Amino acid sequence: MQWDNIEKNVEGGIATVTINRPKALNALNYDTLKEMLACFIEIGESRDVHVVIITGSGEKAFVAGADISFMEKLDPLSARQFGKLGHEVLNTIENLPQPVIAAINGFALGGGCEMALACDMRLASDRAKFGQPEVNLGVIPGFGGTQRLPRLVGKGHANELVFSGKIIDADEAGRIGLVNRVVPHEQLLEECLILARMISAKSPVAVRLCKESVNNGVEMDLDRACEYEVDLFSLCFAASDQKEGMKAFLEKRAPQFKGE
Ligand code: DAK
Repeated sequence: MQWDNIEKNVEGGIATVTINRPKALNALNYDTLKEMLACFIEIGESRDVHVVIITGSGEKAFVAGADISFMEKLDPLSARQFGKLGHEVLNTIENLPQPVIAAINGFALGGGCEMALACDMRLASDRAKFGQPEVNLGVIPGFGGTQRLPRLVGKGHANELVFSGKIIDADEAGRIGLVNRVVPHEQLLEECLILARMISAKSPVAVRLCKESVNNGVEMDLDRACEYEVDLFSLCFAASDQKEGMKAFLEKRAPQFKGE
């Protein structure tokens, strides 16, 4: 499908989705969110995509937030519709069956930081900058920033970012656990691809169930979460991937996973 505000490229089981509005630092307006929703639903239904990478086009930004010129004109009802669409997109990313890596190549502010938070892993360029500057605009984070951020970095760090609107650099983001690691700018996509290839060589069934177990289990109490893990563990034995993985180990050869 042809998109106006995003690009999707699938190669070797890895889908790279690029937010493509560099003149507005890839800010998210309604049309961009609509395209993203359709694109991620399509990816979620694909058996050929094993890992997803999300990044921003241009040299400066991952995503510099929700589009302020679009939001400025909203009334309460259309703001609600916009907020719901944003949540729908980020929930779709978070709940995609495939793992998602954010390749944060520059500014990740407001809705852009929130988009990175909805991904499973975050790798940042040493030029990336992070923040929730909504308080400068008289609003609060509206795409899950007050919820996903404290769950990831703890309430103290999240409160500092959300209350002050301050912008932090990539090293600071690494220190507080907002990103998995920081890499030299020129190596960002290659580092993401190395990680994506490593994951896509594994059993797709097992990787999808790992994601389900972590995402759903982390909100449960430990006893229920461990029971849930046992259920998903047993489910692996219904798939040919488990038989192939264990047989290949015993035969001292590399497994040929089919993802079924
Ligand atoms: N929206 C629209 N345009 C943006 C933009 C944004 N978020 N960020 C940058 N741009 C545009 C600039 O206006 C400029 O356009 P032209 O003037 O060239 O036409 C172009 O991108 C280049 O930006 P700058 O000239 O400003 O570039 P600099 O390098 O000087 O500065 C910057 C880069 C990232 C520091 C600066 O652009 C900046 O501060 N941008 C705004 C960052 C920001 O405040 N982001 C958070 C947005 S608030 C809700 C749901 C969600 C949200 C709200 C409500 N509901 C529930 C309804 C989410 C809110 C947000 O994300």
